[in-house]
Amino acid sequence: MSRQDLVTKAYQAYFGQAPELVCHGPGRVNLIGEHTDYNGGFVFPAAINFGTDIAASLRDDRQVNVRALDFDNQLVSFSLDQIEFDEVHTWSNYIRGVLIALLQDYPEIKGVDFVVSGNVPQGAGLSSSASFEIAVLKCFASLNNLPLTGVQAALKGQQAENEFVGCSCGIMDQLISAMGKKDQAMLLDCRSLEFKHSSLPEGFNLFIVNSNVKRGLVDSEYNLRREQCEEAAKAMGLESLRDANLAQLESDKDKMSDVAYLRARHVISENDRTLAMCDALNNGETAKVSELMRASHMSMKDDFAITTSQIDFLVETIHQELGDQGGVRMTGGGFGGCVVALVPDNLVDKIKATIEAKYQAETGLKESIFICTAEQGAFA
Ligand code: GAF
Repeated sequence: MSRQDLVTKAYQAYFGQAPELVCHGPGRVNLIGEHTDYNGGFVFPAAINFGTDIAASLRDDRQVNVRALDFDNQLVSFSLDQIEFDEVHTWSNYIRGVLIALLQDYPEIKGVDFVVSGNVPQGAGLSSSASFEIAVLKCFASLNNLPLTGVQAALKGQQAENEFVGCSCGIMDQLISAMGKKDQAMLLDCRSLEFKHSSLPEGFNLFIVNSNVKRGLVDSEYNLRREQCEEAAKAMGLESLRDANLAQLESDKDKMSDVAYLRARHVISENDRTLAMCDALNNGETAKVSELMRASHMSMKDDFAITTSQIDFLVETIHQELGDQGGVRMTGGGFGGCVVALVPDNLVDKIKATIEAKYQAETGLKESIFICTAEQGAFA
């Protein structure tokens, strides 16, 4: 049964009628441009065929009732007039957070009954939370007939994370979940919020491997990276690292801590790589793509310090097999999660077999491999 059918059936069972609407927010994979978004820089993600599905109907009052199929069918109910942080059903804070943000612009909206379920692996760096936020925003906007754009929805999702959930994330995940396009990646300028889509090369696969490393301290380490980047920008007298170049960083090196210098070196060089990667993909320069993804990974490992031994092992193993016929790097916030590779058709089976033969033996963990497609965003 498709996930859309699953939520539809569950809605019927719990609320005793067919839902008015079924909607979807996709997860994402980032091809390059990591930890650049909150520095006003460039990212190059694609929305993927994993996501969150919701079946819903509008209510006549201000009540919200939601059943979470992936959390033992838990029921959470609250009024739009009194939204508080939920220490018990913590998954519901994503809903509460986006609704607080939505109510700031649309205070008169009505409540909704809904059922939700998703298949983005949680904590794997594929944006399960952004897909949830965007699906909820799409659902409330559609049922209440709100003129909410994809960019506005993304900003509300980010606001929920920053101000309610407590993660100082950037805008990438929500914006690609809202505005991704089928079979395309999206170059996004996280300062202007302008974006352009770019076809993924034919004959290549979005090959994703989940290391299944249990991530710890993710939010605190993430927030710390953000502070270190801000320290570097401030030391250079800049509003954000987007305005810096490597020559300037070298000349200002003594004005900041060694750690801030390394973090800034990653961000500044990653911005350059992201623009170059978009061009290389458009021009069919596979060897260049390979080189840029490799440099991105090494920079995340050595300068930004967000990879793990298991992730590095996966990247090395795939890199050995791929040579310059494709690219591979860690994707997402880091400290575990997934590796993304662009793999030509003729190498997919071989690389799969190699990982299956080596990863668990080396790390004691069993990987999950997904061959993904790029999909349409919820507001695109
Ligand atoms: C997480 C964040 F949510 C994004 O905003 C981004 O910073 C990413 O990590 C790293 O590139 O997914």
